[in-house]
Amino acid sequence: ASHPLLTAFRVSKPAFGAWITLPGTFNARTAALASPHISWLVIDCEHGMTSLQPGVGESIQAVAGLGAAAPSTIVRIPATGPCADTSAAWQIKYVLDAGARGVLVPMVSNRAQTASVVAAARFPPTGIRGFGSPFTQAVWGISAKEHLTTANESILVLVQIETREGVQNLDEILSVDGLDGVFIGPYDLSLSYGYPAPSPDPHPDVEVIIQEILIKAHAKGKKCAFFCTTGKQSAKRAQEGFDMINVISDAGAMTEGLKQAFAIAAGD
Ligand code: 3PY
Repeated sequence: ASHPLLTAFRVSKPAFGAWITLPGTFNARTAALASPHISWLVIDCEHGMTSLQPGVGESIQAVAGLGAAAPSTIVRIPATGPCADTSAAWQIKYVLDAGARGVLVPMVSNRAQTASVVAAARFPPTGIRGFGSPFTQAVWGISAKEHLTTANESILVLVQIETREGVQNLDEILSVDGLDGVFIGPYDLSLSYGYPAPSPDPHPDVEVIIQEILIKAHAKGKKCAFFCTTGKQSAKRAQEGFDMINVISDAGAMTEGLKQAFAIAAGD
């Protein structure tokens, strides 16, 4: 089954994707089909409206049903870094059992949180994830045996760097084996440093921090992802060397499309 984000990571090619904030299978599938350049979707259960039970599993299956055309589905779980030992562990297990290709954990600020996130996402001996779900292999279209032998290397584990503490502890976070990469959240990062939210670009002082994170992640052999809200910003971030770039959200794209069409219709 297709996993274009993993392929892009392996060949070090920037991978563009979209944020899914609206719930429902029709929404996720519509976004997945919108462009051949969409190689992943983050189904956002932190700030987005998709629930874990039921909700995220249905959206993952709707996207996986596209077969070779399916983008990789990554789930942003609701539990944040400080809850990484407790709530995050079962949420990670749940979304991976439902067939997600990876997990994104918000607000991770230190090594211990990162290590517990990675452990929850990997089967032993690397991690502590329990095996039992018949669903992952069905969603991926492989055998249970193949699932067990390929899961640890194909599931992507990403943590968000979006707090001052996370930046301070970046070296130790990046030293965690099994972590695939860090995802910069420019909104929370700006707020954490006392700057306004990006509109659409971050404040120059925050930009300096962003570039430092990119350099450090690559120096430690980790991927670095960034959240944009426009195609233009995304093209620039790809040129800068970011590996995974959010281009726009479903709600953002819908609002833009409606606004433009209605402005033209009304002769604005
Ligand atoms: C942020 O910018 O804070 C994000 O997490 C992106 O949604």
